[in-house]
Amino acid sequence: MSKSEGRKGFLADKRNVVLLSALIFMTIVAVVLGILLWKKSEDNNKNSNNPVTPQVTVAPTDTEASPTVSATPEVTAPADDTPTPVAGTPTPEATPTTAEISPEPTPTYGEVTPTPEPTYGEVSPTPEPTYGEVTPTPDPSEPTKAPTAAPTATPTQAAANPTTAPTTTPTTPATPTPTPAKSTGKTPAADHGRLSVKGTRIVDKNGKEFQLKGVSTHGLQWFPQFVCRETFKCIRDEWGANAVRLAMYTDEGGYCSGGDKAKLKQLVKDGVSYATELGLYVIIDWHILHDYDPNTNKAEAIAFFDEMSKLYKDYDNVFYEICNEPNGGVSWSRVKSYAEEVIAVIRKNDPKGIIIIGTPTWSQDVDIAAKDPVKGYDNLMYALHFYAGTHKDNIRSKMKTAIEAGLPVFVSEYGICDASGNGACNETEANKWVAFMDSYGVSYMIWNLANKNESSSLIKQNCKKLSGFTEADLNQEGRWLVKMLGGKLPEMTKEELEKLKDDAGGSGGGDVAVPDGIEKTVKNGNVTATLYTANTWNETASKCYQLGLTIENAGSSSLNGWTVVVTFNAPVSTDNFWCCGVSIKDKVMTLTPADFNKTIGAGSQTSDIGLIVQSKSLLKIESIEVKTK
Ligand code: IDC
Repeated sequence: MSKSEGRKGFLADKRNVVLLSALIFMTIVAVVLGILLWKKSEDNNKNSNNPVTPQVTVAPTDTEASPTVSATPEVTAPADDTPTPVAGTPTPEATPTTAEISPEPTPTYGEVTPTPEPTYGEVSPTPEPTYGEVTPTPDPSEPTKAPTAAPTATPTQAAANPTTAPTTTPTTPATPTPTPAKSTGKTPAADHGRLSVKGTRIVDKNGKEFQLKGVSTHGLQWFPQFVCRETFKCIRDEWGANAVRLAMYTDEGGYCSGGDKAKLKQLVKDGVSYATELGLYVIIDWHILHDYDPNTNKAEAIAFFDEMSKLYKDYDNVFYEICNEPNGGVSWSRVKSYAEEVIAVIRKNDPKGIIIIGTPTWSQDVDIAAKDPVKGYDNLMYALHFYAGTHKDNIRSKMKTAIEAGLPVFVSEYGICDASGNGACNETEANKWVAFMDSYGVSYMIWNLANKNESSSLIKQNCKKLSGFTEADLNQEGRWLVKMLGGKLPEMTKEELEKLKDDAGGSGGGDVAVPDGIEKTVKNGNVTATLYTANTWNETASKCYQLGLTIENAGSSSLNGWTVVVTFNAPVSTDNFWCCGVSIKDKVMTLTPADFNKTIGAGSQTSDIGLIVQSKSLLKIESIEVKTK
């Protein structure tokens, strides 16, 4: 039998054909299965090298992204209300990774937070909203502008030295300063970016008009504890502010008068750092006051702003305010020449940051500055300050004149009480001011973020919190501010509500009748001194008297030096005085001149001298004497 016959013979048998077909089919099936299994095992191998698998949702956290801030749980922790699935926990449905959705692996808090996005100024009743302020990647819209000079991670002065606070012990230690990251998400600075001055107004990165509405600290040497991330977050989220001003006093134990320079500078840096993280605008304020003429400490100012502008040249949110309130009769031309020198130094380092220039008479004379503004630079603004209890149409008309002459005005400080920072609040005038400023698009920063026993302190003296202030924790000015800014405070407890009813006016709220005997005039030859009462009010444990002093020289030659000695019926104290020096021993108070009012010309007088004295008793003046030396 031939081979082919044999094959034919084999195939002729039907059973053999069936068997062969089955064999061929099974072989094909086996081969296909083999290939599939091999492919699957290859895929698995690949995925096991990838931390983000299609079956696992990974929410990138700041901790992973930014190990430098991991020591600060507040900064690094994702918001409590953000359910962050743990890597490796499978979800019922495969969730695509961020990398798969977007070519740019930049998670925004909107993507990882299933709850609706809060906007700043809104307060969520439940856990705190996160704004994604510390992000692992730079803002994609401005990739090259990440701050270059990072303030170092140093604890704030409050944490390091809580005893420097005269009245308050911080309840929570201040957080160390993390390396500032660019803000993303819905924060004021993320929304509006770099601001600039156009005409008389501030415009944002899109050229839209923008107003800063914020809060000034008190003197950093006295209330360092409020330079605090937690407090700044609270004023942004609960009060509705978009900016903070760091008032670094130069006098009164401040930067140029025995204050700890390194600590004060660090507080400024911490403040800028917190504000930057939180997407707040921030003003670095060289707070001259009892040093009257900014030229007094010009060299220090130049060195300070040289350093600050080198540090913050790339920050979109930093403003430089170069002299809070020139006063004591200093002229605009002297202020202007100071400003030109300081601005030249800032502009060498920072070509764009907005600079605010103080004006004479406690930053009221914007109308005078408008006639002769600083030339040759962009982004300059001029300060106007008011206290609604004292300054009304007279100062509003100065502002109107200045703006209509083309001067960009910035209200970098205001209060709703009187100019001493105390006394009764005048909400009617304050509301007039707000409407007026809004009509001109003017920005405004309220005085002051502290719990001092005075009406202009937003926080009550007995409140030791650093955030979460309820109505019961705020003075009248604070409550007015939050309402005006459209903020929302946390609910009060029942006890707080009761207490608030008992304490309607807050600090400085209740006026008392001016007692007899507090006004007195005394003569010494041709010189007449009058001590009078401008205002009085009750504090919890003391009576407060705002006193004014005028000295008149009716003689034909000038008076060179004077001293007024007042003896009261009871011990007094003061921590607020202007245009004079004060020393007190028990019941005896000695007032001496400031440099500029030491000499009183023939036939002229000096006023503007004032102070607030406190006493446990109703005061009377037992005696008053004026010495002409
Ligand atoms: C006041 C403070 C007060 C302090 C006094 C002197 O409220 O606690 O004792 O300064 O340092 C300003 C100043 C601002 C004043 C404020 C109220 O810029 O420093 O603060 N004021 O007097 N200009 C007008 C009013």
